[in-house]
Amino acid sequence: MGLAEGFRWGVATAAYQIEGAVDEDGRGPSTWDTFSHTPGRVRDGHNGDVACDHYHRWPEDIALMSGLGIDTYRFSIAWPRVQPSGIGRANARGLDFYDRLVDGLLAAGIAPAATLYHWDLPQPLEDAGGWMERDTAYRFAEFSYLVAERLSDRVEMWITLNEPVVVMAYGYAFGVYAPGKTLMLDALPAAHHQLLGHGLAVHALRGRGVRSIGLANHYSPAWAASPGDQPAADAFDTFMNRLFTDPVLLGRYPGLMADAPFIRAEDMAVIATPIDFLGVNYYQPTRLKTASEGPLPFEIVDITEYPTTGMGWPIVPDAFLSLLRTLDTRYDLPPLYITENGCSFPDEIGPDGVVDDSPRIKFLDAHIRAMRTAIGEGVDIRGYFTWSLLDNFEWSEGYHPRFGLVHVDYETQKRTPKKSYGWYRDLIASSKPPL
Ligand code: IFM
Repeated sequence: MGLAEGFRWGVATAAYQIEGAVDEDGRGPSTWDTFSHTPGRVRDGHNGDVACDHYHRWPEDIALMSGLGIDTYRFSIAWPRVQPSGIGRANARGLDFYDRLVDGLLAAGIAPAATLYHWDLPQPLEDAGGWMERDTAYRFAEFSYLVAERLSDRVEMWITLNEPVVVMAYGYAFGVYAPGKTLMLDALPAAHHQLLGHGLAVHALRGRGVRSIGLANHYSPAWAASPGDQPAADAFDTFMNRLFTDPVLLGRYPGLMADAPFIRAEDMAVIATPIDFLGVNYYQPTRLKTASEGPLPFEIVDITEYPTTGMGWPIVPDAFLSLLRTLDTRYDLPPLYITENGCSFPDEIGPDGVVDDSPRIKFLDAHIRAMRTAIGEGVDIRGYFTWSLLDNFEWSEGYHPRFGLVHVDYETQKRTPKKSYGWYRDLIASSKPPL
């Protein structure tokens, strides 16, 4: 199936995972600095202090993107660079970095797509309650305005939040990501306040004339382990797939949040402010059974009949296709962008200097085919961004998983394009109309 004219091929990254330079140009601490420096939180004590040193090596990284021939680069803006304490005037030196990056991208013919929040909350805001507090939503809108004031003349595509479900669940409910809270179902205000922040940010961006705004949600098709476990799968579906999409696209919460005291009557209209696209991040399906104990109605069961990635995640391109179909039938969708899709494998540089990551090529090929099938069936998908350009800091797993099209030697910061880099470059080139 042919792709729509203007279909965008891209790669995605996030600030804390690649930038490093955590103390430079007035940047303040984020929740991930605090979390990763707390013993026992991140595997082998890894942290983002240096990461891929992208803060200094961005020209080299843009050259790598040019070599791929991508149309769009999805990156995130570190809130603690722009507002080191999470409030007040912008730190000009922090914004200068993104200014240079955006100009560099445009000079290379690559459209910048900016994510405003990819999990690095300024620590002072967390000290005041973080996303559990309503005020953080207003602070986020203020931050969004400050960034747009500087960049909206050159950045067309804006993503408010990345995977708010992960922030709520891993960060506030289960405590395996920053800020490490274990509030279980009491973490739900962190869902509402992120959504409110999203809606307020849409208004702030519109006020700066931005015309292409969305949010990037994480989706995982829910499989019942047996017919009797269907209610467990439905509950997971509500929690993982509907909680951050129904309010935005349907203007109502799924059952879970009915009558919650932290929701004000006027909030839903803000949250449901029309967006221009929906970002879809897909990695794997999840199998569920009825929980035998604990506050949640479901338990995750391993999926064992499929090959897995280095993270142990089952590789199921058909689940991606079924997700795209489900989204299309469930909602009156705006255009979709696949804002993340990719895999980690324990990639190594061979004696011949080549990183042979054939399993990644197979993964990407199968998932891109699934996407094209969905497009053929009429799902309006306008772009596909691979996660990720570079190997990077994979949160609580540190630098162990390697998700990049480009291998990074963290001792020397040497970048080595993997076999998948050449494959993706050729795929992009072959899907462009001849000049
Ligand atoms: O690395 C993450 C990214 O930050 C958010 N989406 C999933 C990726 C892989 O786990």
